[in-house]
Amino acid sequence: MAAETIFGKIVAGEIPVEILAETKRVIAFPDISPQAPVHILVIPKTTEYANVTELAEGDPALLAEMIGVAQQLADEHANGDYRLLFNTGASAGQTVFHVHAHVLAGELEERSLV
Ligand code: DGP
Repeated sequence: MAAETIFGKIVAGEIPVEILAETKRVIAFPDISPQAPVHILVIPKTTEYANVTELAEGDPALLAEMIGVAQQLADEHANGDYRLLFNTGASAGQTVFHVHAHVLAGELEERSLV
């Protein structure tokens, strides 16, 4: 179970973001600190899952839905190719404990891994 995070506030509409894609269970919005020409976060609306491992175990269809949204965004904002990154755990760079996919596309800095 994820604790309340800033992404929970975004889902609740308490912090405004530019919604780039939305389904019944997923939203996507630009990362506040982009590391690539296209850097979009895809998150489930539920606050239930802190990381991708929990999500994959608890609701694999929701994970698949997030990946479908990532592809749609890459088609719309790049040439359809993209990197999908899930930082999992604080020592791996995760700072927000509400599962989120980084969708990265375009010319990336050689050493940037978000
Ligand atoms: P991670 O390090 O994988 O937990 O990524 C968290 C990302 O969330 C980080 O790249 C910055 C982004 N972020 C944090 N707070 C906000 C916010 O309030 N708005 C937006 N758009 N992005 C945020």
